[in-house]
Amino acid sequence: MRCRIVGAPVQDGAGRMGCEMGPSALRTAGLAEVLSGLGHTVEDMGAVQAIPARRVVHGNLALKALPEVSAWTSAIAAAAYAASKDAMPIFLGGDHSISAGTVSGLARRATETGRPLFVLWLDAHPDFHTLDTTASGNLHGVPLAYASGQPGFSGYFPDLPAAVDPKHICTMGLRSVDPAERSALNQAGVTVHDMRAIDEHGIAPLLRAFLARVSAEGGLLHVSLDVDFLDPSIAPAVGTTVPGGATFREAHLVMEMLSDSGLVSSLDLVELNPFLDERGRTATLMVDLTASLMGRRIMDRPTRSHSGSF
Ligand code: HAR
Ligand code: MN
Ligand code: MN
Ligand code: MN
Repeated sequence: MRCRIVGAPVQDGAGRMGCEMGPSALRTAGLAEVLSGLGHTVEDMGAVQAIPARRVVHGNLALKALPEVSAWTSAIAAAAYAASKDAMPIFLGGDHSISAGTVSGLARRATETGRPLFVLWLDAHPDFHTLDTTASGNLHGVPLAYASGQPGFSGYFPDLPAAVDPKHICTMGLRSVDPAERSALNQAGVTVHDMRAIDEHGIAPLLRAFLARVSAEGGLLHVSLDVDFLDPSIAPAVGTTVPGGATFREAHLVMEMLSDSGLVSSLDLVELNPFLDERGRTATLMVDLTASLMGRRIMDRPTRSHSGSF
């Protein structure tokens, strides 16, 4: 596989500073070396450059850094579109607002290739607020709503060249959903596997069903991995920890199954705040999860799936 690493050092969308250092920490944890060790070709594209923000005024006075995040979204969308030509881009956040750019740029690319784009959103939060519904005003809470064409972004965020069909989105790991997000997710038809569903059914059958849909439609699959998908006990380096997240093995199993599927065409690693880390352990875990997604295995072959007898 040809991988392109794209740094997106954005922190304006989060409630606190530090995510700007995310790309450096992921590089320091050895991302490029791990990928080449697995036999992939790696091109490091460096960092997306912010473009100057233009003044925008919105009726929701809680919104923070709207001009800056909007400007980043344009720049990141252009970079995502370019980096996804004949390669698998891996975007290093930065807070999750970068996905407004990555997903919209990838949707534009998918339209050109004639294949539908699917999104697997691994997160404690759905990030499905619009500019009108967010109460915190932190714009890392809106990217999935923007990229799937929810109303109210026009004139404030870049015009969407192509929206992701909400029915092609699967969220996993949710455990902090605001009321406005809950009704918007239901209305739009997004698949939601919250932590309760994962507890009750196990994560594997839920993911398997979604991958079968992606495969049946010949889709491209973007994976957006927020650090807070993981339980804070194993991934402390995030500003918005929520107890009760995915375990170490659940997270690796997701990545291993994604690897076996051969469907993943792009990846976001977001919300890492190295200022909150403990001796790089969260950055290292994010790199190890990426390794599982990109083919690292316990044995030198996919583990056999259970078909009645072992
Ligand atoms: N829903 C809450 C809000 O809008 C929390 C959003 C937090 N988002 C992230 N990324 N940390 O998932 O403020
Ligand atoms: Mn998120
Ligand atoms: Mn989150
Ligand atoms: Mn479809």
